Amino acid sequence: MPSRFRARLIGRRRFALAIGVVAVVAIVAAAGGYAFLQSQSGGGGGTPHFVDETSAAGIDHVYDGAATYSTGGGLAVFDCNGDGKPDIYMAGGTNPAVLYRNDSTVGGALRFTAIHDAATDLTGVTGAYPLDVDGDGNPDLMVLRAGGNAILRGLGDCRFEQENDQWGVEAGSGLSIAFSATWEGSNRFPTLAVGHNLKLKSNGTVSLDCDTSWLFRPDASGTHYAAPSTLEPGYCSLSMLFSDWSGTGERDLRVANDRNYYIGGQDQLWKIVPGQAPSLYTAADGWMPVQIEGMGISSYDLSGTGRPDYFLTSQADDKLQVLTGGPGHPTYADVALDRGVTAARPAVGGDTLPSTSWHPEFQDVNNDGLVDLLITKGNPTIVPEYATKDPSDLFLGQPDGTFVDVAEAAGIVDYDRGRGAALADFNLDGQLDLVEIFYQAPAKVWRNVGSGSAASPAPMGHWLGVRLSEAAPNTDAIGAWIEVQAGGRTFRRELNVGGGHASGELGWTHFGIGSATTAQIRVKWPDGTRGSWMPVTADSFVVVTKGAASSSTWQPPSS
Ligand SMILES: [Ca+2]
Ligand SMILES: [Ca+2]
Ligand SMILES: [Ca+2]
Ligand SMILES: [Ca+2]
Repeated sequence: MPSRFRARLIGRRRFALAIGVVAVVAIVAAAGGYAFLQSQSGGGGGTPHFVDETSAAGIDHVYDGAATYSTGGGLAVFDCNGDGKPDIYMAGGTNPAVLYRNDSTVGGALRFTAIHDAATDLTGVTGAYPLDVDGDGNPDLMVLRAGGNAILRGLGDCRFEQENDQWGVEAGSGLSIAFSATWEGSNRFPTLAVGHNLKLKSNGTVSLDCDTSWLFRPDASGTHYAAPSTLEPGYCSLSMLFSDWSGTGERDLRVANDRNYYIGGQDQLWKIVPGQAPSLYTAADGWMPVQIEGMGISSYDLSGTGRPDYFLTSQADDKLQVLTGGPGHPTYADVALDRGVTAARPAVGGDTLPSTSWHPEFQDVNNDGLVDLLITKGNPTIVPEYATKDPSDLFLGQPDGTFVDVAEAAGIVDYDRGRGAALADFNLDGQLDLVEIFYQAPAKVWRNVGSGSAASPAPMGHWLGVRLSEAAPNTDAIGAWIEVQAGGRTFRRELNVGGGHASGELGWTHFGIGSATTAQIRVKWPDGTRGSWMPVTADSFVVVTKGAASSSTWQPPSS
């Protein structure tokens, strides 16, 4: 997306987009006859209330910087000290990034403590993604920066050590915004994709030329990376996601690109086969061109088919893609209009110009068993073609498969420029709370108090928090699918590292299960093997370990 001066380029390039517009129209047309999304019965829970606890929680942080940092502004949510409470690492742009340890009282007010350390207080940070690279059980952190990335090894107790040299992760000198990771075959280290946006000039400011991106694979040692291979062509990537789009157990790399800057480009799907060079899916494979101001990707199996659907944020119309092709044929229809989630304009505030959407995230915020969708929004800088008062949306999933924005009633409307975010249960009460970063304005946290108040929270439905565990290397079972059966419905979630807008999460996977008080869980592990169905009780944190006959329940600490 353009800064003010970059916006002038749009007109010159608009003619080149005509072909792409035709393709998008074709996708919308194809969606007309497509009607199966989120066909869950029941649900229809009310609007949860979010209470702004930023100041009392001890959050005091601004993501800042000139045009180079107008993209990015991400965060990582993960447990850096093993107490089960999700902690937060926030990008700061030209300000130092900050690590906040979560000291919230279980079921009570949110509370965070800044943990300052040279390893994490880095400047130039645009975003971050947690993952356990070395399989030691401590989450590590990929820190995306302008001018050279840092990969940090978790030492426990929220301490970190930079391992670029030890692990062979070349920092580079680009503007990194996107990241995703997957474990290929029996590799000990994951394959890492790093998405570069615009090329940087030698003085650190952005050029108007798209950079190529990188794919890191481990070398023969298994615990060190070879020099990165180039993902070329590069079309100004802003989000990447390894996922099993076809339901066949093969994880390919989806890339969202920003058409403000490319000529003749499009979004991409790289076929990633162990031992082979990455290759692009083409029209001959059924891939349909998507040309949007791609900012973020979120996936969720709305259709209940065992294949993820994809939400793609953009400027003006966002996309909700469902697979209409079969395995090996990535043909998608856009059903965002049918489902009420184009999010094309601000829902409140009176600004009638098109929106700029950034971080999408599917989560069930009212625990009614119908997945909801957060879309953060905000003008890139002061671009006059797009809305200035552009608050983030919170769409509640409806029983008929549509979505309705309730951001104002939920209490999360803010007219600062939204960027990265996460919905996570910071106080472990089963209600997903919200953290959002804003460009050149203070980050905020809100506590989800359900239908109650801060003094007296009232849960709106039953829920489960699920973690998977397997032996090294892939200790968090990234690539697994968690299946939950409850109340006659089946929910499926794929565990990914990547997507969003420069923001990643690792930890409890949340399921809202409505009025059901018991459920069953089954796991399809990353190697394709399926466990058995395991009974679990609602409103609990459950750990499923590969090979174990039953799940175990984790009890939050009493204080
Ligand atoms: Ca923690
Ligand atoms: Ca680790
Ligand atoms: Ca819901
Ligand atoms: Ca909560």
